[in-house]
Amino acid sequence: MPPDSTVLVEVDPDAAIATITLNRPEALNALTVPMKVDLLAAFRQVERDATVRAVILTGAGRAFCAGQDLRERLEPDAAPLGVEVRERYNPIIRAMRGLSKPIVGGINGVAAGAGASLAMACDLRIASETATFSLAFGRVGLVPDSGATWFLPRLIGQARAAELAFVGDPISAEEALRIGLVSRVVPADDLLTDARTIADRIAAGAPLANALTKTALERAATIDLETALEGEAKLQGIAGASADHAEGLAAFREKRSPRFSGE
Ligand code: T3D
Repeated sequence: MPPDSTVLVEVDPDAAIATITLNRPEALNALTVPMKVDLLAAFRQVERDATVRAVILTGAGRAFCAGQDLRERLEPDAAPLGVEVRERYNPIIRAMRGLSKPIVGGINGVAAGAGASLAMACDLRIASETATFSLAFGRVGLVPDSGATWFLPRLIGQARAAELAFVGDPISAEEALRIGLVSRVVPADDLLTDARTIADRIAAGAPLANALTKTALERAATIDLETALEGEAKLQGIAGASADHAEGLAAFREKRSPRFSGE
């Protein structure tokens, strides 16, 4: 992928980690149509790549993502908003939530509008001290989209979600940590290293178990306890029959680190 692409994908096969970087720093990584196409292609690429076991999503420059490119929206041939959301944004969010590999959001700066939604669609988020989160949709007369109305109440509760959605003031990384929107805040210079450390830990785990865990956490948001218990039993039946589980047991017995194959 050329270095001037709107989305960069770097795969480190030795570490089993792919880093996807939103790459329009001059516009704070605001999302254009070609960039959305590239981002969807990036998630499909890392899903297909069997060497990848964990993914980092971050932004180039000082921003994570300023959401929809508003200049593009002013162009006369811009697609109607409902079409744009249905055909461009929603497939990206589905690809992220359906990705069998956990995504670590490395939130390096402002995450606004659909950029905040992208952050929320990651499996976990680690933020730079300089990051801010803003549901900027309301300021341009729009409804939170790209999953924001679904993710936000689940992550931070209905009351805080409503304040963010209706009032829309940006919140700092510290506040995001306090309300549970991110799991860690680190100095800006450490962000990628720390995101990488978390991704390394995930990539060292059993890929099948990680994929099934992602499925279970995803389903848990919408089901009752009884259904969750039965669902866990089914998924555990699959994980328990895997070569990786056998390897985990052997490693325990032999007092060594497991070497998971993904089988
Ligand atoms: O298809 C659809 O439209 C439906 C989907 C909608 C989903 C959405 O995402 S709606 C929300 C869209 N996003 C926003 O409303 C955020 C707009 N940006 C801002 O409010 C501010 O830029 C920030 C708070 C994010 C950052 O402020 P600041 O002061 O740090 O930077 P800046 O000077 O405003 O921006 C730097 C450059 O990035 C500037 O370009 P210039 O003047 O130097 O050439 C600015 O225009 C550009 N930029 C920032 N955000 C966007 C953008 N360009 C296009 N679109 C943007 N969203």
